[in-house]
Amino acid sequence: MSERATAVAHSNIALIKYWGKRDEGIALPATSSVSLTLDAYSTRTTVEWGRDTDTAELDGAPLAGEAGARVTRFLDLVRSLAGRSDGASVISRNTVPTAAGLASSASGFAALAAAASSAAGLDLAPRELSILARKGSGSAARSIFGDLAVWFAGDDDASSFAEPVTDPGLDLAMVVAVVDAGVKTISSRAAMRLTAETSPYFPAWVDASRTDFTDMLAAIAASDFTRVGELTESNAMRMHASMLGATPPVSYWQPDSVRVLHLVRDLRSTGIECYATMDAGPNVKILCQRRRMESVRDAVTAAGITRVTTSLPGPGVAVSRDD
Ligand code: 2P0
Repeated sequence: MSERATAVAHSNIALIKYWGKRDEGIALPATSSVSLTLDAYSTRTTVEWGRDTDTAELDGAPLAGEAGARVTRFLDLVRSLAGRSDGASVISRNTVPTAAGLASSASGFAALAAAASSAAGLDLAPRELSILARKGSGSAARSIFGDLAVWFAGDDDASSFAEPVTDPGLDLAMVVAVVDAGVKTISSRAAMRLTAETSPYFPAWVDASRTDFTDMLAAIAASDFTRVGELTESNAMRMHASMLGATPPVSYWQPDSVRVLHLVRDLRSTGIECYATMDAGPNVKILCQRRRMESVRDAVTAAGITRVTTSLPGPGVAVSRDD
């Protein structure tokens, strides 16, 4: 029997952000977060055990340096769970522009967690898979699940996991204005560390985000799209405000990012209800309801943004063993 499995995971965009760790050693976040998994961006990863050493490739190119070392450290976790010592080959394909603030590490480590554990003969429950994926990249904990997911910060390894949130009728969609798909100037991992260590606004961010998180869960339960949108936009702005307070300041914004933020505000004033969020990159993601998706996309395109993607909620991770 071959020890090979393939997993497909989709990226997610946080409506309430994860920004800062409480414990870097076991990847505990400073705050809980809420996300929407998207159908537009995914990673497909095949893992095969029984090799002498680990090898990894992404989109046809070998992963070297820190990126390769990060995969090996993750495979070490799987080896210790499965009680094995062999190497694995990892072959991964991304439909997400890698490292451009479009959550490629979320779909990447969710797919790797599912494929590597399944191929190793482990049969992890979704919660265990979420805990494992978290240790590869925090946001990957949420990509184990489809649609809306909540990641509880927790206070130890076993209590920091994601789970699905029931959406009783929000009918969400997202329009992604790709302002720049290039590799980001500073990794989110380094930027969140710098923010936590040097920004006087970091404690205020943590406080505000805890309240935003509770309010977001209430707004989702009430199917109150306006409140969900308002919280999404203000939480993202608060996260970016905390980064601007770092030494040196961290800013992912580009002129076109600001242009799209203004456009979103103008669209609201004309009755097209939508809200913006931004991550560790210049791209702007616009949350709306499905019936507004085309109008929002057309408005962003008309504003001269040439790469615009629309997305509906996507599925959780799917894995198959290649026996
Ligand atoms: C999020 N981001 O909640 C936030 C908002 C970016 C901005 O999760 O260090 O790649 O691997 O745990 O998950 C990006 O950070 O960081 C992220 P690590 P990750 O989606």
